[in-house]
Amino acid sequence: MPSVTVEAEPAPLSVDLDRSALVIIDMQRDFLETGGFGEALGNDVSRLQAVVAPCRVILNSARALNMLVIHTREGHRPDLSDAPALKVKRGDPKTRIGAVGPMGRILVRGEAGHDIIPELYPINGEPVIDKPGKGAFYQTDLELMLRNRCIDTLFVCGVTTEVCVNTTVREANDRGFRCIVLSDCCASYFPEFHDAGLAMIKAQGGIFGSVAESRSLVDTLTALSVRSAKRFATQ
Ligand code: C5J
Repeated sequence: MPSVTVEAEPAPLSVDLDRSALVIIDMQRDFLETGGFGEALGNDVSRLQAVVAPCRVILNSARALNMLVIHTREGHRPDLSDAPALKVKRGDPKTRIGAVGPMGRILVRGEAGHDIIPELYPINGEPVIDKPGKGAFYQTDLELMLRNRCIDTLFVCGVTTEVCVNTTVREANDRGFRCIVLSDCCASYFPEFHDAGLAMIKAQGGIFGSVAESRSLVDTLTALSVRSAKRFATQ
């Protein structure tokens, strides 16, 4: 695949698509669906649901080009042995991690609520990173997978902008991976935190990474898949 220019802030970037991956953070039923952990905490989940459609579009574009797609899920072992006590004991006991909710035990691996929403469900060959923390690099093999595939650029989508997306982008930046956060494919329960989360990433010349809207990237990827399909058809 050729290099393409991505219209990002603070500046356009030249990106080698062969060394890029789409990383979709924590698009889990517990965060997005009615009856999940997010809603139990009093949040308006419709804000997160609003980015499912744009995430699906970029996911389909990446799949059409055979770009590496990685999904993450935040959650813990059923015995909670990988969850710090501080995290488990936080908040109302009825809505704590491990408590029983309408979609099973909250943020526990193997429970319905922990899984990825059907609209963005991983297909064969797309790694799923189960992470015990907010950042996708913390106590996971994500870095190893990216280095083994010579990936240097991550297009980042998911929820929530200021928590797991921001933490992952900061971890990636410290490890030398360039992140381009797709602003319309990320969401927060708090619009002001979403805006601040993106502003912090792209400030000071892109101190943690870059921010772009998905539309022009989708157009670029679509044009490339059409071109490669035509080339294939004429061979
Ligand atoms: C949170 C996340 N907000 N995926 N997790 O607890 O952002």
